[in-house]
Amino acid sequence: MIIIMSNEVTDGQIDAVTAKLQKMGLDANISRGVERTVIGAIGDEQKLDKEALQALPGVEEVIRVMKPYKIVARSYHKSDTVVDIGGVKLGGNQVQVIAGPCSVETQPQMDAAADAVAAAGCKLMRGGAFKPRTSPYSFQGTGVEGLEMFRNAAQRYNLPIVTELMDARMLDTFLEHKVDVIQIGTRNMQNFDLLKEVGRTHVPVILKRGMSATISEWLMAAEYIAAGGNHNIIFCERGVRSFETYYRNMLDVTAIAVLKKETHLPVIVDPSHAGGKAWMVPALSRAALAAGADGLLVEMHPTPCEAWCDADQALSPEQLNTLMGELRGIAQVIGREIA
Ligand SMILES: [Mn+2]
Repeated sequence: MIIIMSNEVTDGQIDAVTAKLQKMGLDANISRGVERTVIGAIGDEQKLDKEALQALPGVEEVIRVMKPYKIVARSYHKSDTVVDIGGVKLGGNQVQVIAGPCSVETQPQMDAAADAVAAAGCKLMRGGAFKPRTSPYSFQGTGVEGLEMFRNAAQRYNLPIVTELMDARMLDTFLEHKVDVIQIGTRNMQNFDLLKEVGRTHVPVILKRGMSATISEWLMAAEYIAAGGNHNIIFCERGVRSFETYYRNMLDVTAIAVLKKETHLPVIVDPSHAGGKAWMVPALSRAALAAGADGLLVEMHPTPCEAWCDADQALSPEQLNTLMGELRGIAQVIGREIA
């Protein structure tokens, strides 16, 4: 950490900063320039309290040198982490497309969805049983019964299931139903108690980006999960809120490149909630894969116009099939494997 002192700093103020650092268990390296005095804190930065230093007289600015996240950082683990989801690998060279409906509705709907997911060649299936809806009067999901319908449909093709957990009180139910991947939605990215709870399990977690979260906040949210011992984390970019109203959210393709540099963990993209319209999904999916995403989370419904939720952004089974063909072509060009 670097502490920049103001121009009129006194020796007494410099001594006070040095004493404070020593009290925190660090050494101080004082460098007096013509205009400024800068104090370098030597030692474990984790022990430092930035705000306490900032508050001292004569201190102008305190700058962290180390990243605040550790386990999720690329510096902690140089090579790409591959997350194993019931034998299905995601990350490294392996790209996965996770497809399925926004929400679990009925058993026939889930059976038809599983048929389409498997037919398109996808190895993982998504579906929401517990739905975080903007309005309390909208359909809230089929709950535990939905988990059962989902499992029944997916197991016919050995498709691991991906579903959203909104409330820590439902975690045991998720574990009993052997949910293969727990999704933490955009609205819960900074629900730290929920993150701590999933951090205590070893179930892979898809951590969606908060709709207005910075990359640093997102990495810190993942660190909450990792700090509990669960390192099976997959980042999911799903678009951020912008001034534009033409589409639902603005897909941040730049975030893919940044995350691939900052973390060893896999990064996937949800093009459905980014664009918010089915016709945008193929273009956004192709862009994401080309930009280095390790996978996609795509909404597909057997009959999109009958979907109970997010009907206008769901692909049809035929559209998913076509998209998979295009993605295989891109994967080949950039030297990646796609299921
Ligand atoms: Mn949805």
